[in-house]
Amino acid sequence: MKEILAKAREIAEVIRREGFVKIVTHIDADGITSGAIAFESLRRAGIDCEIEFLKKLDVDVIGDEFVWFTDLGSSCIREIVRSGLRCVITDHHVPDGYYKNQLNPHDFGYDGSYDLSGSGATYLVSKFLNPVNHTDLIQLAIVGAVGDLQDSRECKLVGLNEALVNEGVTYGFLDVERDLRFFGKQTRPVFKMLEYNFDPYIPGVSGSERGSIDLLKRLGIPLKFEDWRRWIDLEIDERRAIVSELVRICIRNKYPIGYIGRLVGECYILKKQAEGTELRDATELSTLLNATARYNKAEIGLKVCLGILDGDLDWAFRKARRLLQMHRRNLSEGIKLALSRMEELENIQFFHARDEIIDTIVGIVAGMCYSRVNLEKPIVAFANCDEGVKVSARATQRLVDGGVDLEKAIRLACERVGGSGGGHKIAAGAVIPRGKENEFLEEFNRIIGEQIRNGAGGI
Ligand SMILES: [Mn+2]
Repeated sequence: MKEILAKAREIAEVIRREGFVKIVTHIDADGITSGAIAFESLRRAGIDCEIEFLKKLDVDVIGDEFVWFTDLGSSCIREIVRSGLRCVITDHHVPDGYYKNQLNPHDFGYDGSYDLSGSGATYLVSKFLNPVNHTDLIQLAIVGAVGDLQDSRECKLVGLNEALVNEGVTYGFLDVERDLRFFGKQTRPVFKMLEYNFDPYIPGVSGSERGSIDLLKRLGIPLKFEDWRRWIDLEIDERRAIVSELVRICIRNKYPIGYIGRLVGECYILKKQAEGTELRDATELSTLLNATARYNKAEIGLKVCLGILDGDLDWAFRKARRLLQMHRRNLSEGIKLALSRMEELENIQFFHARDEIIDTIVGIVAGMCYSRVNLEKPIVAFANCDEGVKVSARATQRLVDGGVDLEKAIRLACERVGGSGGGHKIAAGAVIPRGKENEFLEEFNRIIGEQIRNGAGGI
């Protein structure tokens, strides 16, 4: 921790010498929060700046201003050095070389997938840019980490992130609660929250409005008083009864204990933000920001982030919410289309969305299909995109526990058909050339079959 803080101080000193800084950041929740932290800390330090959001960094199109790369840059160190660009980098992706003015957890023996996000790295530098005026930025650092699913492995933030969580609690901006890890505790009626949860998949409840309502009735929990009751409106006893019932259902379905344990974990509450809104819960806020990013409206997400700090939220928040509503509509239409096209091979199932689902959401749609399709096979989704065909693969935790590793499978299949990809065991993506879909499927199907046969710990 000491060394990484020393590096953060060093980078802050480099930035402070500049009169103008161009922030270049990634277009997702972590990238937006990173950019907002950089933007606001430069403004407070009296340094002029502008910000640009990119899906993927192309060093050659960056001008000759001094640049602060946030949540990207580390995987392009060699190009950056070659280009002679003047810059600093706060990122958590695996670096492809050493660069002096880079703050990256990998350089300090930490894991950039879990220990620190782009927004966390950027926050560490912001501490030294504004030694007495940075504490509120911690809210954005936590939202970025959650947006990158850094809490997914242990159901809580760990490593340097954990230190940041403690800092947020000390500063009075954050509450940490051990609670159900379902999405929508602030904003959705409880039965909708139950219906829309698929991680873990709860038989009879996930994807079923009827089943979700029945569960609440069975436990004697009123669905509404004046309004539909949300999770935050429930009494402690009612919440406990629901969690116990979900655990019972999982046990009845012979889920492994580790899987059942994932029902509950640490939840991060932004206690200065209005209760019952997307702003209050780190997961809901990161989803709101992602919705702006997916539809190329990251600047609205940026405004929401800045509004969280100064309370001026009205316009941007309304726009972001509208994007989120549109996003939800696109998802539910996407699921209908995906289900109507789903085909099964021996070891996988797949659909091709062509141009009917945009490539930025086809992976989410694939994951949500698990409410209605075979849980024993990974899902592969195709959608056309500018660069070719976007491939998104999704599995369940049970499949991963049984040996499935989508990241490996997608990389190997890409080697065969051309294209590139990566991701995680449970979710991975790639872009392949058009017309190569069948060849990809054949190879992917074969590899998954091999992984399942070899079981956990296999290839
Ligand atoms: Mn990130």
